[in-house]
Amino acid sequence: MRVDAVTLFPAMIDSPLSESIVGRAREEGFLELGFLNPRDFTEDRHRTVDDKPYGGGTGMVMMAEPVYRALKKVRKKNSFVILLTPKGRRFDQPLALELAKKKHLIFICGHYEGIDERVTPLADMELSIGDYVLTGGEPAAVAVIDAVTRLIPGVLKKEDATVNETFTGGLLEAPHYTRPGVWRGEKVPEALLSGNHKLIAEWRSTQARELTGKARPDLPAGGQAKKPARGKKKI
Ligand code: 6GU
Repeated sequence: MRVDAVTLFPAMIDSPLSESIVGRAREEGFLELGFLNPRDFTEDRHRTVDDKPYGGGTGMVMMAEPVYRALKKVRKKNSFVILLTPKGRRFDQPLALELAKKKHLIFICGHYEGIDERVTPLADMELSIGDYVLTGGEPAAVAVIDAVTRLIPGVLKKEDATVNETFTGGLLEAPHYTRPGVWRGEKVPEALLSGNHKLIAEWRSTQARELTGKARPDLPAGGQAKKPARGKKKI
């Protein structure tokens, strides 16, 4: 997959996405990540990318023209253009699965108080990563590109690694344990030590449903958990 980011601060995206699994995916060619800085598409001596808001108010607004020119340079017929803004549709796992099928994603990262509204129609989608305000779209781009990259076939070595995971089927994942079997007095649940694959699968399924019901009743499968017996409050 090809991904381009239109950003005044490319290092905010390039650096975190150079580590770990996504870093390796880039080295191995599963992900080609490019950057366009609107500042490189200005023509004035000061390379101006922002200006005061019409109607007054605090902060600065990113100008439309440098963003438009950057976009024009990379946009192809098969490009899907995403404007990152807290006003956008909330990002989630089903959308990550949809975006992972695209050939070319372009992210436009707003900064300062926002981008000139006339840029909005250039995008195919406005996207937010949650109900809080970031200093700019870059950390959101990192989150979205990370979530999408790990879904590209071949990026994760265990092919089933994305099948049983959190949010697939609207469930949180069952808890994980590794050695030692007893850590500071706390034991690993018996079922996981049984070697009985059917029992382990059942334990994980029950845990996943109970956990989702308690922690995230808003998820699709959040209402399915069997209520724990009265008086036996679990911690
Ligand atoms: Cl995409 N941008 C900004 N600036 N803040 C956000 C966001 C995006 N998503 C959540 N908060």
